[in-house]
Amino acid sequence: MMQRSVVLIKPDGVERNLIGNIISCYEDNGLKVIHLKLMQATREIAEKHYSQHKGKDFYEELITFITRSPLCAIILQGEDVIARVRKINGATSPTDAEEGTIRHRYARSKTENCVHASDTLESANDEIKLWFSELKNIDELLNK
Ligand code: FUP
Repeated sequence: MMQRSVVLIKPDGVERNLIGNIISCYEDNGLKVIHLKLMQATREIAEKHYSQHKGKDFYEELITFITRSPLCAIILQGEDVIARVRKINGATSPTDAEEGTIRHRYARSKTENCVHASDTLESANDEIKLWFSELKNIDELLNK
C-alpha cells in the first residue's frame, strides 16, 4: 500500500550535522522525500504533537528538547512506508535499538533519539496536517 509518513529529524540530529546521513538511510531503502523543511517547533506545535504523553514524567523534558533548536520535518512516501521507517529508525531507546538502525547508530538517550516517525495511518494524517499546514495540496497527501 502506497503511504506517506511524517519523519522529524529532531534537534539533536540537526545540531550534530546528521541530516544527510539520516535521510540517506531512508533513500537507500527506496523511500522518497516528497516534502522537507527546517523549522523550530513552537511549544504549541510540540504539545499537540506529543499530546498523548501529557502528564508523564518525561513530558516537560521532551517538550523542552524538541523545541530547543531547529528540526527537519519530512514527508516520506513509499510502499508501507509507515512500518518500514519505524524499522529503519529502531526502538525508542538506543540501548534497545537493533544494530544497523538509525537510533542504534546515532541516538544518545531515550529522549535525544534523533528521529520521530508516524506510527499509524491516522497519526500520519494528523502529523501531516500539524507540521505541513501551509501546503495547498494537503488533501492529496493524506493517507486514505
Ligand atoms: P517512538 O514511537 O519510538 O518515537 O516513541 P514513543 O511514541 O513511545 O515516545 C515518544 C517520544 O517520547 C520518544 F521519541 C522519546 C520520548 N520518551 C522519553 O523521553 N522518555 C521515555 O521514557 C519514553 C519516551
